Amino acid sequence: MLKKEWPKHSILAIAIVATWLKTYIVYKTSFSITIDNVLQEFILFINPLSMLLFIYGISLFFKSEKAKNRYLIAVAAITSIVLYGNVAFYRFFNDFITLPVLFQTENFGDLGSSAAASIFWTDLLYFADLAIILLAIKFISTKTGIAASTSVQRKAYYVLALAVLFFNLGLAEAERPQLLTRSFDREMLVKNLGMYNYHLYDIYIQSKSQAQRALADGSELVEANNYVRANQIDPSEDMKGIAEGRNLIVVTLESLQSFTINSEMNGQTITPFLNSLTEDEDTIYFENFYHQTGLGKTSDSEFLLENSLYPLSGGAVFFTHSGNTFNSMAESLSENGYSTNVQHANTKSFWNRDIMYESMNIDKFYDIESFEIGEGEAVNWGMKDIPFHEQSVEHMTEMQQPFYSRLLTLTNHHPFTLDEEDKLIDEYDSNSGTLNRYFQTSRYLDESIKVLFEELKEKGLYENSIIVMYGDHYGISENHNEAMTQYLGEEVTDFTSAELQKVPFFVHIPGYGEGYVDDEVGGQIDMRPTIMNLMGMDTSKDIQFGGDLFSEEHEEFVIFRDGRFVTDEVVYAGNVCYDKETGEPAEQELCAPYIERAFTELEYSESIINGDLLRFYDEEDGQLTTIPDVELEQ
Ligand code: GP9
Ligand code: MN
Repeated sequence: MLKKEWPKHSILAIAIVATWLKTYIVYKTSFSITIDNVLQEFILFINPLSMLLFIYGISLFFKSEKAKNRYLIAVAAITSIVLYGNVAFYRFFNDFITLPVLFQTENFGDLGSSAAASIFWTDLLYFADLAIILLAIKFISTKTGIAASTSVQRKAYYVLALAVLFFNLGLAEAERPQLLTRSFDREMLVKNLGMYNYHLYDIYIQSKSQAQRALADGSELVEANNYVRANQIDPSEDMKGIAEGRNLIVVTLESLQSFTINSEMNGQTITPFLNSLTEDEDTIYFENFYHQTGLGKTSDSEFLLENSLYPLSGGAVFFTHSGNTFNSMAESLSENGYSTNVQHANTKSFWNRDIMYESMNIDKFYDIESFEIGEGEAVNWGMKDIPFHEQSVEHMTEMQQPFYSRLLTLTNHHPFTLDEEDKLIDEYDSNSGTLNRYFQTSRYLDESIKVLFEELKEKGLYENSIIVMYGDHYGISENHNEAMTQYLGEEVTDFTSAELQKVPFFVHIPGYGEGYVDDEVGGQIDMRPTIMNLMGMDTSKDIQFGGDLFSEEHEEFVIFRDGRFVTDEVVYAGNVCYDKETGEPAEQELCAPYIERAFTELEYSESIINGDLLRFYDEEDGQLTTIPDVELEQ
């Protein structure tokens, strides 16, 4: 049989086209990238090309055919791994990988059950271009002759590659002005620059932030401090010190969203105990309270709680900046005679907690080693919440009082699995197993809180404590919108998605007697100032971005970590301003004043973390420590 001879660079061309098309298909099938118009679709389509031309093109410099082919295979393998890594990550975090999370290797082992539930044999298709290139090398014979290209050809090739890159960047700039300067939305970057260019850009950004710390000298704090002082409010006089001297127990309600509270699923109550608290005379329940976490999930919520600073736009601050100086709530309580600890039945290195807790001056960490997990007492990620609460209260009986003890629950975590005997309600019946199971694990979490209250009463710790509880972040990502639409009975729009970021916030003060449901719009950034005022502690010299939720002056303006925001009148999401009441698009002008401010506030918080600026601040007298000439505004 006569073999057809293909043009000299056929295999290179096949490699580029195969990886390009595969990448586009993966964009469309494995990520939910919002496309609003034809231009955006076109940018998405061409965006893998420039980088692929650049890296595959290096093969033109190889002299031997063999080396050239090996190189093409290596590039296909590496780009496939990068792409597939993002797919696997996205299934779990609903986000693209950013460099700092790659250093969180200790976490990947623990992600076990979630990762296993997210990997399928069909995933081999993500390596299809590699197979095509291997087949092409095997079966295609190209014209022999001089294998290497001439320098003119290579120049022409790279001019073309550059042209494609600039064409792409030009379109991106037209579509998203300031994309590269305001890069806090990774989806936007991937959508406009492409997955491969995005990763290069990410490397650049991360190296820059490392350099920022080295270069910071404290003068940057002046502006951030001025902003904080300008927006500072006086905490509520009525609530000040209402829990002074009591033990403070803060419970993190894993993945619990507010839509579960006071609602039913197929006629079954999801959170009966928490529902009863919303009507309890000793409880204030905040029904318009939002999480503000980013990639750091639970750890970001802890960061917000302790510091009233925003978590980072990329990576988990628990990992990237665990060496920073912080002025945590734990540290302040400790200075007021409290013993402080966190209880969480997981390995201590998860989210780098052991290191970060030291930085935040938390005295003790009751990690997995401090718990006895008996037969049948573990499920999903580890110890079940009911035995966890029982043993946590046992630990409390031995703590020096007054104490500040934080409890991190775990059972209501993706993939939301439970043992049969713990299923107190039926599964839901949507096309999302995740959502179906979520109701059952939420129900179990609720039951565990009831047990916690009972245990505290039994051990005589209840009366002299204040119990604060908050949902850390969403449990149901936008990947389950279809199922959520079925449950809610209304389509999940960008507006609905933003509203679904509400998480419960409970302040339970035994003996208070004036409990009510509070509709103040607030967020996790407000927890520190709110709690500290209840504990009778002054935060007026602290650098914090939140305010006391009980204060009349509290501003109803919650900024999400991704730049969306909510006020008492509007919800800003997907670049659209919605009327908070109706969910209908409203006049853009209603949102306009807040857009810049949201950006500025996130930037100031980020600059404090990146520059490790609190190392230059003395919260005792509210002054910069290194630049004596600068007087800070009080
Ligand atoms: C892990 C637990 C869950 O220790 O806090 O973390 P998450 O995945 O929700 O951030
Ligand atoms: Mn969590």
